[in-house]
Amino acid sequence: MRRLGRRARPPDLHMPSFAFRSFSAILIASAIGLAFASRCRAATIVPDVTSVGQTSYTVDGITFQASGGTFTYASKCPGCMPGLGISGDPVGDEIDPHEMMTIILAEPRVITGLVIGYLYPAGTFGSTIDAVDEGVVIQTTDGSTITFVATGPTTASLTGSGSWSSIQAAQNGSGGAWRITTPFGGVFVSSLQVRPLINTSDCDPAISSAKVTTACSDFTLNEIDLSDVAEPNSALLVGTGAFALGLHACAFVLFYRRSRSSEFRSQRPSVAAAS
Ligand SMILES: [Ca+2]
Ligand SMILES: [Ca+2]
Repeated sequence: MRRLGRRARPPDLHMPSFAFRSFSAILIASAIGLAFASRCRAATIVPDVTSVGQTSYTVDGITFQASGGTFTYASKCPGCMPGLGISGDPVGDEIDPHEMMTIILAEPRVITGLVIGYLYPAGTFGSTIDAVDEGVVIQTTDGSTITFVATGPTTASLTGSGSWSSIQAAQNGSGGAWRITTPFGGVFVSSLQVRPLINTSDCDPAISSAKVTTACSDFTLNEIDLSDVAEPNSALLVGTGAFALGLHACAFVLFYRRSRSSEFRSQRPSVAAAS
């Protein structure tokens, strides 16, 4: 009995379907394009003297707005880190309780750092001795809030997310500068308000603006650091791109294996088994 060998199939040279290839290509292009579009340059914004006298000031896509006065640029002691204040009394080059700064970002970004200056604990700094531990309240438009208070030359308390470090000691002749790192974690922020902590009712401008004195919190904003990612869906986009690339790679491997297998079978002589 003669058994015929399996008939070699012609090489399968069909690529994955056109629809599949088109879908995969579009997915890859879209994901990569959108992912690249979402990348921005990491930025450290340091306000400068061009802000002086203005109530709105824009640098590198970040707009600073002053309430209760116009911007001032404070450099209050030799070697002290300069910063952005607001002109109203009692401290003309710092942000007082009846003043506030609003920061608006052109694109939502993660705030990776903020530097606050001239924030001292009670009993320090020369002729205008602070009677309270000065503090700052920073609030995003979605309501996330942190409160940072200087409690000593290099000690402080932070309520809310993030961490802090001392840059310049909060003592006489030094800048009282503090860095707050990732104050809102990885949350994307489109705008935030920066205002002094109301330590006592005497410092509350809504109750007694006439009594707001240097015995209240006041400070400057020295720096703001932003992430290099502008859109909250960036991780998703990158993931989509990786998935699309993986899908395409799998399709290619399958096609390659099928083609090679077909070629091998077509080249192998038919086996005729003797009965
Ligand atoms: Ca002021
Ligand atoms: Ca101060």
